[in-house]
Amino acid sequence: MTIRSGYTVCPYDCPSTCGFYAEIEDGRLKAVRPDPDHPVSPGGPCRKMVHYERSVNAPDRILYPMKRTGAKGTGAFEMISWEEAVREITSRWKDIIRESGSEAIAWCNYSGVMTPVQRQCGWAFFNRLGSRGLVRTLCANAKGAGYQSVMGSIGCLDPREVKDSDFLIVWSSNVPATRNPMMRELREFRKQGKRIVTVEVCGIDMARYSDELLLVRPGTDGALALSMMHVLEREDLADREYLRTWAHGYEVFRESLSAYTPEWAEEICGVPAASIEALALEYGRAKAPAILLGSGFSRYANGGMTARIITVLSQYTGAWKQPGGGLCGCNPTGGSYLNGALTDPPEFHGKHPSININQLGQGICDPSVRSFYVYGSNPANSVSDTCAVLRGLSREDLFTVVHERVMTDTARYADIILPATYSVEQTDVYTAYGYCTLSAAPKLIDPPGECRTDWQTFQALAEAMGFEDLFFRQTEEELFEKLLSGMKGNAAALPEEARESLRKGGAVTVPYADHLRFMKEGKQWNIVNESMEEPVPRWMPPAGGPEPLRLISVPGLWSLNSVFHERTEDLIPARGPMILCLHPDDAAERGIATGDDIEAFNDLACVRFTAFVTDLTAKGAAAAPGVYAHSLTKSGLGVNALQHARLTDLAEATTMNDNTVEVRKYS
Ligand SMILES: Nc1nc2c(c(=O)[nH]1)N[C@H]1C(S)=C(S)[C@@H](COP(=O)(O)OP(=O)(O)OC[C@H]3O[C@@H](n4cnc5c(=O)[nH]c(N)nc54)[C@H](O)[C@@H]3O)O[C@H]1N2
Ligand SMILES: Nc1nc2c(c(=O)[nH]1)N[C@H]1C(S)=C(S)[C@@H](COP(=O)(O)OP(=O)(O)OC[C@H]3O[C@@H](n4cnc5c(=O)[nH]c(N)nc54)[C@H](O)[C@@H]3O)O[C@H]1N2
Ligand code: SF4
Ligand SMILES: [Mo]
Repeated sequence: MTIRSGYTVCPYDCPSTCGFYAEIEDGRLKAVRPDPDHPVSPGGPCRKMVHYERSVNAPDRILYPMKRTGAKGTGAFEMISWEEAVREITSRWKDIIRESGSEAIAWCNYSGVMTPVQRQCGWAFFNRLGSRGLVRTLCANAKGAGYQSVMGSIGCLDPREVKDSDFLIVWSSNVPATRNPMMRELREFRKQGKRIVTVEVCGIDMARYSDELLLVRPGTDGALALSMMHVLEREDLADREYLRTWAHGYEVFRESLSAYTPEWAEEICGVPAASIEALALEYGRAKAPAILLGSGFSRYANGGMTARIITVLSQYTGAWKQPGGGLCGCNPTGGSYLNGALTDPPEFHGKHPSININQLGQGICDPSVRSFYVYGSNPANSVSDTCAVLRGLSREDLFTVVHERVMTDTARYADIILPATYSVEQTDVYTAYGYCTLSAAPKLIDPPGECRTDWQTFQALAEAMGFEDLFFRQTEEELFEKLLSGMKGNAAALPEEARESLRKGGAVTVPYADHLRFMKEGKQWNIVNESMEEPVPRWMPPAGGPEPLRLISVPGLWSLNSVFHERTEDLIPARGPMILCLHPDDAAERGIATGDDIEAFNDLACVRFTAFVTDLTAKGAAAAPGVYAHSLTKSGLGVNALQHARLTDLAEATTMNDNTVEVRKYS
């Protein structure tokens, strides 16, 4: 028996990018062990990753290429060789390109794996192919665009800076689920007698870690933040000198605030005027207040505007000038550390019609799309308007290829399934989107069966398509080295010894962003931004729908989007059935109690849930935690079947929280 240990990093779409050690026994991942020196996760990975070996060694892993033998969606497949698979895929593609052009080939990739080599290789491949484009805005793009329209490329707080703050608002972030390593800081913060107020629609996880929970109606945070600034002005708590000097458009915006009284906001967001007043005063009187801004609030038709307003609020008392004060959760690094041209070469980019990932169902139902390739994404579970996605995937004439690690609701519809690797079986660099850290981890073990990395797969497809570009001839290891030796931004200044430790596998802290760089550059940031359709931030309502209850999706504690469905022995049972959280008043009106079998419906679908009645959910809201495989639901559909494919005001992003439903007992 040979036992060894190697460094590895969590590959998932999670702001923390924790690092840990992998114990390897006879070439298999045996266990994971914390890295006590890790800059973010010294306590080790979260509840989902602490038994990563159970995922990597899952008995139902896909190990060989497979070809469909039954009707689409039935999951009937037979094993084939990689040679057959690659030949079949590329000969079909060559025919399609000859008959209908390369834009008849569509693809989907999102955040199954977040690392540049394994994620962006497909972007490079499909750009080179000249396929239909993909607009990748399934997450927090409206928040990013809103923040950027105010602050440009100035970086916000790294979560480790928040300890110096004296008052924290956790705004729309389910921290125990989505920012697990930050729980340590939140506990320490309160131990020091500093208060945490959470602004949420559904506080079932966050309430116990907060001193106070304010429940808002979905999509109305902009009204709350505007009225807080109204109070700050009225009480002389705005830092007027700072705003006059550094904020473009301050006077115009200030005038507009007079209409936004707490009473006005109460009507819209359902938070009592007195509570708004108290929150504004506490925030305004703190020396270095911080806002930890999650993403849920931004997944609405008004999401970009709300992000602008909250960013302005974070500046309104001059908090950014104080250590620990300001805004956390937007863009801590102030830009990329890596040279994206190395993994997604601009010379392959062309102009092609695109599918917005949020409207994927409509995109793949279009008969002019004849083939569809999916990797690092599970759109049958994670994209809005599930029924449209399933209609597209069911098309007999859509030649579909899915590169996956386990049988998913998307893979079930493939003509060809290719077996994918787990992160310990591949080499890559890892940038965190929530921290100023950079990590790297070389491959530790050989994959089982015939699993291949995304990079190796696209290399094989590129060769069979006859691409002669040197780009596709590189190895993962060569790209890894190029990325590490060509770092940008604050990472460019990392000492050689930090690069060396990354080459071997490790994590380093990159110097934090200079939050006051605009002062050094003598440039104002923008309250008013004339380049936008709405130059002056103002209240704009969400879109919603005719039904009485506003439906939101909450990231679950026991899963990460649709990842971890393979964990049938621990995470899946711990999570339990698919629940819908309802306020006691809304439940009573409908004769519903906790545990009842209920159905939520609108013009798109009817989905069954188990009721969970709780006053930790805002009145008028219905909140669905987690993403469920269809086989784990009572009606064969998850919450995304109830979501329209509308886009946000900025960045064409998801509005998955901006929908309405009616709910009744199932009979
Ligand atoms: N365990 C776990 N971890 C995850 C994920 C997961 O699914 N599970 N997802 C990963 C991904 S892809 C991402 S993008 C990050 C996201 O992590 P963060 O950026 O921190 O944001 P979320 O926790 O997704 O924010 C969602 C919260 O917003 C709340 N919310 C919804 N609508 C509103 C609203 O109108 N107003 C307010 N105030 N609150 C609202 C929801 O109730 C929910 O608690 O987390 C990642 N980490
Ligand atoms: N109801 C609801 N819907 C949501 C969310 C929610 O919280 N609730 N969250 C939304 C958000 S914020 C996001 S970012 C999206 C995410 O949406 P997606 O990007 O579709 O993410 P997942 O659903 O997790 O599917 C990722 C898939 O990638 C596979 N995978 C992982 N690593 C690799 C790899 O190295 N190679 C290959 N080929 N495959 C790999 C996994 O096995 C998994 O099946 O979902 C969105 N949809
Ligand atoms: S908290 Fe996020 S980054 Fe850390 S181990 Fe868990 S899923 Fe991975
Ligand atoms: Mo996300």
